[in-house]
Amino acid sequence: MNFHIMTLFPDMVEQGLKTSIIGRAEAKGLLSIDAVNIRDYAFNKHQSVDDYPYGGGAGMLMQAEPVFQCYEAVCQKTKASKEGKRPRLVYLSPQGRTFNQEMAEELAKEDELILLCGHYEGIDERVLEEIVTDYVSIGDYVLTGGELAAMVMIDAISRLVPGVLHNDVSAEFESFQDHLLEYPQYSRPETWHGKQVPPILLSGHHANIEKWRREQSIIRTAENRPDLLEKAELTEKEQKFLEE
Ligand code: 6GU
Repeated sequence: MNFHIMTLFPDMVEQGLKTSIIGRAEAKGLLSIDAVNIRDYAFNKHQSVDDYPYGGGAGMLMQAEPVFQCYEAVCQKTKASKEGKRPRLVYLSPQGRTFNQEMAEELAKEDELILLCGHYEGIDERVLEEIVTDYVSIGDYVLTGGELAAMVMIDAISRLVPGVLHNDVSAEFESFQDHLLEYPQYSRPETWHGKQVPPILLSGHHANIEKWRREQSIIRTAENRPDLLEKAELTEKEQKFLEE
């Protein structure tokens, strides 16, 4: 999977992603992360990429032309462009659809993805109309720019790419797979700060352990994310258990 990030802060994205699991996956050749500086496509001698908004208002806008030229250059590098196709382009903005696991799974099927990070008060609408295929936000709060949001998306998508995680099963068995949060987990020692590991986990009785874990997942979801429970498929018994 090849990620191309169009940004005014390429170092931020590259530095942020080159460590840990994503960095290792890149070193193994499972994915590539290519951060491109939009400023390199500025067309005036001051290399400025922003200007005042027509109609007035606070702040500056990113101009259409540098963003467009940057996009054209990025497209040239992609496999898709050699076949006359254009890769999907995600614009990171609080106005987009809220990112979730389902979107991560869908985007993980692409082999090329362009992410456009906005700054200032946004980007001239006309270039967005021409190049953006997906508008994505990562949640209901405002960031200073799209870079952290792009990094969040790249992390969530990359871990679904086969071979990126140590064991491919771990990507499946986690939170959100069945619309439930994960159960609590414990490792050695058996007692820590006077707290005991739940005895059932030491029992060796796998069926009971599975049952306990599922109950814990349901309790956590009910407490922290009741909105998810509507989609979770609970048995009648589990429904009753929740009502108790
Ligand atoms: Cl994608 N960008 C910015 N600037 N702020 C955000 C966001 C994106 N998602 C949530 N807040």
